[in-house]
Amino acid sequence: MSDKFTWLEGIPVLTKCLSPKFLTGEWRDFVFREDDVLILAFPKSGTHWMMEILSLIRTKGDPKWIQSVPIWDRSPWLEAKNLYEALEAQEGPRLISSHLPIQLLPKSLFTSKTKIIHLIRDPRDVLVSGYFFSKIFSYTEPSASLQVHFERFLQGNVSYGSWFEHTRGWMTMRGKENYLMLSYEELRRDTRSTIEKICQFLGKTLEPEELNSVLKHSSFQAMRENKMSNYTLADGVFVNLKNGSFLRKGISGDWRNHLTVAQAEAFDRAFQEKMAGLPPELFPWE
Ligand code: PPS
Repeated sequence: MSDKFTWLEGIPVLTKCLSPKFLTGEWRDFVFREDDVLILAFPKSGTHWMMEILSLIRTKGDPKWIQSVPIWDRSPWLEAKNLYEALEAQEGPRLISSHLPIQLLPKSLFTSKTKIIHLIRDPRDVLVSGYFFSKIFSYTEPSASLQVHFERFLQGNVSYGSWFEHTRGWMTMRGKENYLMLSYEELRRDTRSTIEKICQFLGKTLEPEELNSVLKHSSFQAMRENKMSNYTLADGVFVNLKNGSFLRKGISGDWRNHLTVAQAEAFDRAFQEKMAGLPPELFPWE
C-alpha cells in the first residue's frame, strides 16, 4: 500500500479524498442530527444507487433535484475534503454518505436517532467492480492484474480496509431501530419492494406514480445518462472515463465472468472463515 493512503486507526483511506479534519482528529466532534439519514456502504456496493434513490424519495420522485445538483452535493461524503465542511454548515434534513468502518464514525452517531442505511453487496462483485474502478480512478494506480487485486482485497489492503471486518462491524448494529441493512442483490431483484421498505423505514409515503418515478429515474440506464450522477462532471479530475464508465455494468454475479475456479474457491474458504458465526441468510447471494 503506497503513501497515498492515510492510516486511520489502522484503516487505509486515500489521503487526497480525506477532509483535513480527519488528519487533525477534529472529525470526532462531528455532530449527527436526528433528522440526518446516513448511507453506509463499503466501496463499490451500490452507494451511489442508494444516494440517487434517497434523493428521489426526498423529492417524491420529482427528478429536478437529481438532474441539477451533483450527486456528491446532494448526499455529501462525511470523510471527504470540502464536503465535510459543507455538511457541517448544511441545514437539515441532511443526506450523508460514507464508506467508513463503524469504529471511525464520530461518537455522536451512536447517541443520535440518525437513520442508518447499510448497503452490502456480494464481496466477489465488490472486488471485481473495484478492480475495474482502479482503471478509471485518478488517485490510485490501477491494480496490475485481477489476481493482484484479489490478493489485496482478501488481505484488506484496499481503500477502507477489509470488507469482512467492515461488514462484521456495521452488522453489530442489527436490531437497532435506526439501522436498516439492505443488499444490492435484493435491490436488483425487487427494486420496487426494497424502495417501499426504505420508505417505511424513513417514515415516508409515496403515491404509486411517485414510486414509479423513483424507480424510473434511479434505474441503471437513467443514472448512466444523468450527468449529475455519472461522474462525467469529474472526468479528467477524479476519474478518467476514457478507461471505462463509473456506472460499469450494474448487475449481480459478474464475478462469475472474471474469477477463476481456483480464485472462487479460495474466496469461499476465506469468506467461511472470516464471516463464521453470522447467520448465512444475512448474505443473499449464491
Ligand atoms: S463507490 O465509487 O465506491 O462509491 O461505488 P458504489 O456507488 O458503492 O458502487 C458502484 C457500483 O454500483 C453500480 N450501480 C448500479 N447498479 C445498478 N443500478 C444502478 N442504478 C446503479 N448505480 C450504480 C455501479 O455500476 C458499480 O457496480 P459495477 O459492478 O462496477 O457496475
